[in-house]
Amino acid sequence: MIGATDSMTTKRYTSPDPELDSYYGDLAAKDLQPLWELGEMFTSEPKAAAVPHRWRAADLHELAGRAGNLVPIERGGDRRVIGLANPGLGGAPFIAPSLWAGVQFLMPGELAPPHRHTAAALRFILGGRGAYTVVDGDSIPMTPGDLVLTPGWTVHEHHNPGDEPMVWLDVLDLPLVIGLEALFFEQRPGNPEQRCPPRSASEMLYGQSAGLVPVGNQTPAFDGPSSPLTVYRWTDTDAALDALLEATSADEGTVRFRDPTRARDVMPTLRCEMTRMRAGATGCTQRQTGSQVFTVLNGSGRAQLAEHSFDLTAGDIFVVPSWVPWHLSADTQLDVFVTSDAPVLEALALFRRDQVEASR
Ligand code: GTQ
Repeated sequence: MIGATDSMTTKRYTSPDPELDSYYGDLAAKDLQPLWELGEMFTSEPKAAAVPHRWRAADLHELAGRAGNLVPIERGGDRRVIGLANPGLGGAPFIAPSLWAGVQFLMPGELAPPHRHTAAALRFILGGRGAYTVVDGDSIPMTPGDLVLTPGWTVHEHHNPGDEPMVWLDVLDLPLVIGLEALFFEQRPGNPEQRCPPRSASEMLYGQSAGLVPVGNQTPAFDGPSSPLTVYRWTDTDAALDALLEATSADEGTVRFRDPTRARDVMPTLRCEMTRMRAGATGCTQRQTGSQVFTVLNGSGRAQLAEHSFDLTAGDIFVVPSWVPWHLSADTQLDVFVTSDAPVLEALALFRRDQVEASR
C-alpha cells in the first residue's frame, strides 16, 4: 500500500538468452512487466512487511511530554501527536500498512482546532482529566479508558480547559485511505462559544441504557455509515467485562464495541474490542489476516508474537502484523484494548482467523 519504489522507472529484467534479454528491454521501455518473473508476489500465505513491535509507556509518555514544552500546537497539522512507526515499513510513519497510531498530548489551556478528513479516527484515553473532544458540534468529556469515535468526515477538535495534561492513543485508517487515494482534508472554523455539558447528546440518545435505542419522529434522522454512539465509557466497559467473567466463569473475556442501532462494528474500517484476563491466565495462540494494535489499560503480563516476547505494563502499545501467531498471558488482572482493520477484510471476504493452540 505504501509501495514507495526507489525509482520511477519500470524494472528491467535480464536474461542470459540475448533474444529474451532484448525482449525484456523492450517490455520495460513500454512500462510492461513479465508476470513469470514475479513469482515471489504469490506467497502461500501473508508475509507481513510490518514486524511485531512494542512501544513502552514510559518512553511514549516521556517523549510526548517533552513535545508538550517544545512544540506549540499550531505547528504540524494542529495536533501534537507522535506517530508509532513500524520498523518493518521502510520509514513510513505507520504502525501497520493500514493503520496510523499516535500518542496525542494536550496541555492545560490548549485547543487543537477543528478539522475533518475522510480517514476515520478513534481515541482511547490513557491519562488526564478535564479535556473534551467535539464531534460534529457534540462535546464529549474524556476520561481514562473511554473510547471516543471521530468517524470519517466528522468535524473534530480537542479542548483542554482543565489543569492536567491529557494523553490519549489515536488510531486512524489513514494509510488505507491514502493507499486508496481517497484522502480529503479541510480545516474548519472554530466556535468560540463551544462549551462542554456533562454528557454528550450522542450518549443521551444512544448510550443511555443497553438494548434501548430511540425510535419515532422526535429522533434525529440517522443513517450514517458509523455508530451514532461516539463514546463508550470505561465504567460501562469495566462493568460489562466483570459481568462477562462472572457469567462464564472463564478466566478471560472479550467485549466488542458496536453500533448500538445495527449489527456493525463502530466504524466501516475499524474494529474495537476490550479483553480482560484474570491474573495467571494464558490466552489461546491465534492469528488473523490484517493488522491489530493493542494497548494495555491496566495490569501487567506478557505478549508472545511469533518468536518475539514483550513484557507489558499499563500504557504499553504493541502491534500484531497480519497472520503472526500471538497470545497474551496475565501476571495481574490485565485489561487490553484492541483495534484492527478486520471490518475491511471481512467486507472484502479476505478475513481469516485461526486458533493455533488452545489456551492454557
Ligand atoms: O486528532 O484529529 O493522530 O487529524 C492524526 C491525525 C490525530 C486528530 C492523529 C489527526 C488527529
